[in-house]
Amino acid sequence: MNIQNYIGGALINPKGELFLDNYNPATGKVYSYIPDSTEEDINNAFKAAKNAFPTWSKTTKEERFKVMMRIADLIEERHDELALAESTDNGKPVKLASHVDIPRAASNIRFFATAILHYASESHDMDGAAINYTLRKPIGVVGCISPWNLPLYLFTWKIAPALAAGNTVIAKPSEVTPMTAYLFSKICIEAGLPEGVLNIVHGLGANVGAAITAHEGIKAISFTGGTETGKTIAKVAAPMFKKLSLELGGKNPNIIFADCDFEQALRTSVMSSFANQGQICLCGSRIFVERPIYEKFKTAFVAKVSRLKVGDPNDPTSNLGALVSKEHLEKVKGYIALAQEEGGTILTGGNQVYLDGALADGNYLEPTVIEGLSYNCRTNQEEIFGPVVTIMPFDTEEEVTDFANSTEYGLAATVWTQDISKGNRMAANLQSGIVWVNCWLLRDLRTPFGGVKNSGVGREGGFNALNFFTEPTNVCIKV
Ligand code: TXE
Repeated sequence: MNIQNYIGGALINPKGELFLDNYNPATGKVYSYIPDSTEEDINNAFKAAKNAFPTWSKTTKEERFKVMMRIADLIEERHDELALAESTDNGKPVKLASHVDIPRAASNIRFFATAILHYASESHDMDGAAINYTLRKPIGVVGCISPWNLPLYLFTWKIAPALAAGNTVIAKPSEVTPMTAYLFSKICIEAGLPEGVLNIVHGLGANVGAAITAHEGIKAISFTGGTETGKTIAKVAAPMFKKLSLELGGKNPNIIFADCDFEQALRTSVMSSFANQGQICLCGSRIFVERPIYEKFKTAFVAKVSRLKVGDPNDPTSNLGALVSKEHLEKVKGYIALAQEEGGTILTGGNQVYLDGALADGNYLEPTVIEGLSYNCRTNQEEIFGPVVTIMPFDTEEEVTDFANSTEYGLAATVWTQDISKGNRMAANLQSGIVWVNCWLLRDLRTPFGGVKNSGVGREGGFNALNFFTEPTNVCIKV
């Protein structure tokens, strides 16, 4: 089956008629083909988006709301098909895609469809002498580039505020997981989204992503992906004065104080370590446990992790499915080897898993827990982005704050304590865009989402995203 680009309202092949292999990570086999698009395809998408902009930007908010709500309804109607497609493309358990990815994609669209109806701008009164008000205008044609770990979830998280604000969009899903974006383009056609308003161009980052970044007509880029790619995009886009929102990597601390609710911290830490095979930028990959409960927590955690089932993503009893690609599996295995070279001891896991039959070539890896490493070794500083966590003891609040803040990243942190003052102090001292106290991945879509340091620039979520996708003009009227 050939995936197609969605340009000017139609599903079309790339100009060069070239396609790339698309793998099912659970079987290791090619199961579809993805357009190997080029700059020429981006130029065509740009023309379509530019033509659509004058009408779409003047379309009433009510009309934009209606078409977006139809898209959200269709995502829900196709829930089972999309969940299966996401799992087949990404390797994640169907159960996870059913409960998290696909419902969240519909919520993203609905959230921003309704948010635009409530979006207001400021006014500044100069004691009766004049009045200023802020006009918020859509930017024009904007670019959205998304990754493979939460494919439709992150794709919709970007395009929904861009469209709601009246922009037209050129979007590029990851070449590793293109399928649900393709199914989404069919949904947009069925929902009656006017042609050219959203254009989805598939292909490699170095071709399609780079062409979006370098296109002088595309005035804003919203990107989620690796920190190195973020740097490349910033280098190209900054001299062109493009607006940039960069959501990059993380190396998140999961800090467990002795006064925590032990069972809750334990249960949630298993999830925050290994959900989606550990391939979520918010996963807690460095577990710090206060010394008085270190041995108890470690023993209970390792016992739970060793009972997790790595298996067929279609099997509802599987806790972990396949890693997204062979290359990524090798990268993660490389970090397990590095951890051992650095003096780490594997408490559980560490091995590739070989399943039977059709799944024999799939990318499976045991959930892995490593002890005995210093907080500043490479394993504890670099993003692994797989089912691998380290566990370390600490003695004081100050010490664990230093450990937690020692990386170049600052995306998310989790703190477990029943002392709410301590929770507040930690939140104030952690260098992190998001701090969860006694929970993980609890998301209110209105809140600012993003990281500090090398985890990114800017914030997504709620009105932050609508502010990003609009340009303010101050209008001053003398009274
Ligand atoms: O991401 P890339 P990759 C981290 C994780 C992972 C590493 C690399 O550590 O191991 O990044 O993953 C597009 N110009 N995260 O290589 O390449 C690309 O096609 C413009 C964390 O898969 O950053 C895809 O659509 N675009 C992350 C998107 O960028 C380019 C989730 C992300 O791919 C481009 C994924 C270029 N030059 C990986 N090169 C998170 N924060 O959630 C690539 N792309």
